[in-house]
Amino acid sequence: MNKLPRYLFPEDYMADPSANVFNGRLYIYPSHDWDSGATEDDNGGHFEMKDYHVLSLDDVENGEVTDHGQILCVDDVDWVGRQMWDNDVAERDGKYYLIYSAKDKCDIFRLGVAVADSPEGPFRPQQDPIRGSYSIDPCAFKDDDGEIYVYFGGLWGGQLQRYRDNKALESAHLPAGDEDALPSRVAKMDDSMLQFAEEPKPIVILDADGNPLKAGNPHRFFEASWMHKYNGRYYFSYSTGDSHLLCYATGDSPYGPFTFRGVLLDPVVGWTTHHSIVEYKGQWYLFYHDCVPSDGVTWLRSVKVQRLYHNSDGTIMKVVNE
Ligand code: FUB
Repeated sequence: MNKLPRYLFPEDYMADPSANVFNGRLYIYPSHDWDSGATEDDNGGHFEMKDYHVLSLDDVENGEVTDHGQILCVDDVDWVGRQMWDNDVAERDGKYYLIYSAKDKCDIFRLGVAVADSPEGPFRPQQDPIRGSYSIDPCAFKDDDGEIYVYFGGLWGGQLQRYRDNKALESAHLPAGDEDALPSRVAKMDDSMLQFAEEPKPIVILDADGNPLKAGNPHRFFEASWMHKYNGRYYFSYSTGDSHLLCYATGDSPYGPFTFRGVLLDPVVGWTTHHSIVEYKGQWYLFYHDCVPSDGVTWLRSVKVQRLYHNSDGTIMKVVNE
């Protein structure tokens, strides 16, 4: 019997776990960390990941985890130059769409799509990135009506500060202090699941007074968007990056606006914190990572899971990481 939280796959370093339930089984799509020897910098130069694996299990608390092996690598995709960062998978009409962030050959982050007939792959990559895509950390959320929304964006090395109104700026602007925080983005996918159906829209997070969170607020969005739905309410959760928290905000529409509700997880060992939230066999879980097994090496992260509980007032209990 394991005690939670539990390291799910101590055999290898993996991070940014996107958990999804497909065909009654729990699948995890992580980033695949390794020691590339790259120098650590504020743009994430040390996250030089070159491929993706998929993990699965049928008992989150005690079950054995299967590594189904490599499902996509940098050399498989013509447009990708380097750094395969966070990804997620959505199912539509029996096909599985891996949506991932990677740098193109000009070192600009784009989102790509690869398609499979099974959640375990093999995934066949599209020749080009999604038109109009930029930045990192896609979360593919399927709503109850079958529509699929992709949330994305990340500051600093994630390049979100280079864009305004979906256009590249001549020079990047990172808001500070009392300026409005940079928002995550969301776009509905079209019927082909290969392109956005619309221009990405900002995900605005409001404080309790209805004002957008400011750039100097330690609870503002930084990266690692995730969406889940509970009791008909939309829960947008995210990492605050340089303040190292996982936070969440709630709203009545997949587009928001969302109202800040609290901290989900205090800082973990390692600079980054990144997660997913999913219900499996009647229990909600937080999947996340930390760097305890690598003795704090920030680019060698390990995937963990802990139970998550919603309160009757719609808030979430802070997750215990010990
Ligand atoms: O794994 C590389 C980057 O680190 C992710 O894209 C971020 O969310 C952070 O976890």
